[in-house]
Amino acid sequence: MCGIVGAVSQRNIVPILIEGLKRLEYRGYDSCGVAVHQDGGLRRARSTSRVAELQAQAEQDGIQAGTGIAHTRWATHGAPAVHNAHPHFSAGPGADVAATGRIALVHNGIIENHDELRAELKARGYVFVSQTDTEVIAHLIDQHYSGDLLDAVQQALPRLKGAYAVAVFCRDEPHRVVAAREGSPLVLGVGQEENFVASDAMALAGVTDQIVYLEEGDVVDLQLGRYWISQLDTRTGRYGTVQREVKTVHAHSGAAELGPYRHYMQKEIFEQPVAIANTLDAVTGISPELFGDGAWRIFKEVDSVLILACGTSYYSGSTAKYWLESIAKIPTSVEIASEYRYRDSVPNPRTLVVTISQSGETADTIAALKHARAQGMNHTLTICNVATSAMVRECALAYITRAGAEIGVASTKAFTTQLVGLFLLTLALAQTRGHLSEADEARHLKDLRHLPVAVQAVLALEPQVIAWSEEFARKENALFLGRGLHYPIALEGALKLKEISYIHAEAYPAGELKHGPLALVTAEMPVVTVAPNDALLEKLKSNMQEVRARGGQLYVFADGDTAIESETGLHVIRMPEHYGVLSPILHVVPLQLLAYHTACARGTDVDKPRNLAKSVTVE
Ligand code: HGA
Repeated sequence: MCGIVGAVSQRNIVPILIEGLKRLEYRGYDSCGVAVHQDGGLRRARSTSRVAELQAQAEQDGIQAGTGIAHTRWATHGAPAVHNAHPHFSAGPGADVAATGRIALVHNGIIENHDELRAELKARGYVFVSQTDTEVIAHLIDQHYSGDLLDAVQQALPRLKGAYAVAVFCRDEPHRVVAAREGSPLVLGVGQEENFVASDAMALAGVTDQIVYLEEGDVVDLQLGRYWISQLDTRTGRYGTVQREVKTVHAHSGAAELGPYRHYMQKEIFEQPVAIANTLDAVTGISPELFGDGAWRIFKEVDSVLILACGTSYYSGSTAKYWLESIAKIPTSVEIASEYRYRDSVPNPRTLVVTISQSGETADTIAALKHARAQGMNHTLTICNVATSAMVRECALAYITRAGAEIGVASTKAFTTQLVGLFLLTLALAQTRGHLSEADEARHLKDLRHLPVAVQAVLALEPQVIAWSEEFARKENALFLGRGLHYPIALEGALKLKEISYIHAEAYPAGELKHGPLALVTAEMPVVTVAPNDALLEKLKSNMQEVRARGGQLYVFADGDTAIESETGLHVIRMPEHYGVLSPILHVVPLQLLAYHTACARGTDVDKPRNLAKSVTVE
């Protein structure tokens, strides 16, 4: 989603700003822009094309300076158009923004009271040229400006309701950028006689490794050889200095090589054996300490688990519920973060709150975590792919999956490695609760270690999946069926198909078919069935008969040891032998491949599907 990069330096920082945007580019955006302090005024370039085009435009216009801010936008308020792209300028009441801009600002997040503020600012004579919520912040800061940018920002911020990370500079103070965060991530990068700000340390890789993770409510004043962080003291209503630790962070570049693959999604699907092996690398045995110091004490204390997540992570959590209840015998509920945070629930301080997020910056999940904590639930754990993320910093315990950078918007290797982390959590809780014998532990560990090889064998099914995808590409609807542990896998398969091929897909627990969705089944409706050789297989076969009897076309991923054979109306791809409780990690792989190849056959933008973004940092 949106990215921010800003800098104050003696050298030309435009290449750093552009490179920073490129590092954040994979997260998805619909427009981008850069503004600098040049020749005593504000200069900017904006584009609804790629960052490379913005770069060419900036070069052509001779944009270069030591102070500037840049942004990739994923529109929430106002269409993805140049006039809505950030940076936004304010030039004071009644002034022509383009000619005389005084304040330049970029923003990630959503300002909820933008209508009210816009009306107020319009009444003061401010002219609005965009439909964004962001523009009100620029004008609000301008309204409070009387020679000190920090002071103006500090006065404006308490008026904002919602979530934001902002970076702003002023025509009248050439070597200064002020930035602030509330609900959206922001880091400060400390350099030699120069300072930087960015929405992710990754944007500053190669520029500085000295990073301050700004906390909620922090306002940072960046100048050439100094920076100053302040926080509002709500009792006195004044801002006071706060000290934050400077960490040495070796952030990786987001831009991984594509290698022989056509898309990052395909590459990431094929990286799953390595990603799983890496995620298991440090695991020599099961123990609560895999999740951090003090985990044993917390695991001993908890009597239930509450999983909070969104999208694909919600489905990994839904799969884990089956494991946690059947293996660790611990009552588990799974909630969509954006729902949980706003509903009245009954808090239980002895619950282990588990958040799941690839990026660790998912706004809804972070807010849900804070909501849980505000209700007295302080036993928190996250399964996350980014060790330096807000989620890891916010939670008492963590398991860092080692999927590596995931570029494709549709999550694949992050999902399967989350499942690995959640299975380890299940075993650690089972052990603490006396439900894991040494023999069980050894058996599960052996199966986990064999997973990379087992996933590799499933990947070899790609040619058969490609053959199916050509038929799917001609459809507009699809149903996915699964039962038990594999119902969340059917949900994930349907989500993948929707996200990247734009085919309408729904998933049902197969037993639900006759309670409604069977009405949709015709020869035009492919019905994808996840058919592991587990205790529910015979039930599932009956559900499949219900589809066939109505002329439906079944596409079945059946374990090698089931006796399901291809025949008219029944297409079968044979998976390896049944993989027990870890079977969901294998069964999701052909569903990823099916979505991927169907999307390729339909010619969609697989890695950047329309309207979607990676790392969903707005509510
Ligand atoms: N609300 C602002 C910024 C959106 C954002 O943070 N997207 O990730 C806008 O619509 O421009």
